[in-house]
Amino acid sequence: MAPAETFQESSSFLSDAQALIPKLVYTDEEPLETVSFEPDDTVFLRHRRVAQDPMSVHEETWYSTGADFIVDFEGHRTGYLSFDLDAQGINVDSPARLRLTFGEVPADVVEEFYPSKSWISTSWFPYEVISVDELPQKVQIKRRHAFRYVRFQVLEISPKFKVRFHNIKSHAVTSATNHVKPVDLDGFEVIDQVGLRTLRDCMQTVYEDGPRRDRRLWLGDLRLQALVNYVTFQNNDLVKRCLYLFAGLQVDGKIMACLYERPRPATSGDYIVDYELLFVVTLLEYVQATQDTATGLRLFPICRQILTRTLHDHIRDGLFTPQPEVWYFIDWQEQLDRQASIQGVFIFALKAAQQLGKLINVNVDYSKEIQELTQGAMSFFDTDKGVFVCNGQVSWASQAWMGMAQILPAEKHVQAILSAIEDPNAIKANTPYSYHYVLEALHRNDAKQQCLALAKTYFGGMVDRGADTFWEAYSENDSLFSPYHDVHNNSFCHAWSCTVSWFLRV
Ligand code: RAM
Repeated sequence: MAPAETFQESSSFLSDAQALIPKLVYTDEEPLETVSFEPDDTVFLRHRRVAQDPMSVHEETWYSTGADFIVDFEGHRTGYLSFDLDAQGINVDSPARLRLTFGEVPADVVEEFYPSKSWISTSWFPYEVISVDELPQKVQIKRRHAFRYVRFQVLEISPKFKVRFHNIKSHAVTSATNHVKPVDLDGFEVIDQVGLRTLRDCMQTVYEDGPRRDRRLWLGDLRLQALVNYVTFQNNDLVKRCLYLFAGLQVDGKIMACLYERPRPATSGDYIVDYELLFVVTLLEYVQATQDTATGLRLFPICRQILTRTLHDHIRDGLFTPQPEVWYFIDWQEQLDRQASIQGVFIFALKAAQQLGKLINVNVDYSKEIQELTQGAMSFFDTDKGVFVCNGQVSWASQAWMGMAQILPAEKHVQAILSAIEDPNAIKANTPYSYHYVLEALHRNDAKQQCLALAKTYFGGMVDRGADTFWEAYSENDSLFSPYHDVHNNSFCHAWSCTVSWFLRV
């Protein structure tokens, strides 16, 4: 296509996306009490919550330099904070310097952030230092935060006056407005509520990956959020908006891995092959959920381009062949050999394109490619052990993605997945993203009971360990696990972790 046409098409995708910006709804809430946290090795999140004063008592307290208290909003929200700051004394002869720290989990408000080993920016740490002049005053924190707890510290004020905090409020924000019928499945009620809250707090003017970090739209996360959305909040136009944003922001004809909305829509420059392939799947599922074949038709040429280019660049003799300097994601798991997993993603995406073509009446035939890649995939299968072995390595991810590709009879995929889970040497899933595909592969291969049983242990485990919303990364025996080498930079309300609410409804 000529560059001028490409430009025109991109800008029309973008203007369609911008026409679909959803309305945000705000809910004001107040904390019920102040709390403190005792270090406790016996609880997963390392700190035990201790109730302090009801807000009525706290609101009558006057504070000096060094004052320090934590309020608990009793549940996660994405939103803003405001409070009234009063002063009493001889006169207000200095600003009040405050530090506010926003906690998704207890560690955020009680552990030191620095020094940090994080390899992503520590400017994500959720705190701010503000100076307030001219008291009394209503203080409104401009930055949106993700939090259950807020720690207030009075860093410095003159000894001539004291301050009092009252009318502390959060202004929660989301574009998830529909009421969702709770599930009626024994033992899953709370787990489902946590899943729904996770999606609600990530649903803003796009499906954000995490309202704390990275606060942007990632393609791999989008597919999973969209699935949950179709059976819960049903803001399908938000999925459409996100698809058009990705389509409008192609770089060299590629769908990029993530994008920002503001100050104007732009990509981050990250490109992930497996995420790009999932664009095809996300479009298919959008059309299936909405019957919006017009959007399917409009975006299908992009799917064809994706498949033609990625097959050309990465497939040799039916086998996925990793290229240097290219990001293949699958999981935040350093030891994982991704070859078999990506092979599975390719087959899964090709089959999706085939199905989408039928749905929108476009004549495409990928059966030759599917056959070649399936043959290639079979070279990973160890018939004696009944598992896919990727260059000597057994991983949950390889079994999961081959299960998504459905190249064997269903029961063989189920066996492969279950035996990898049983194998203490197998490389496990480190994130709910990767775990999701283990569960989805079971589900697709008719092992719905096993899928729900594992979902209960996994997501229920997070709830038992203190999750109000589902976490970005979860290692059941290590609360300090972080893909970023510092748990304080993890996100504790993460889009890709909300999918239990989908499994409970399909
Ligand atoms: C994390 C993001 C996002 C994910 C990427 C690959 O940094 O939070 O959820 O899609 O990694």
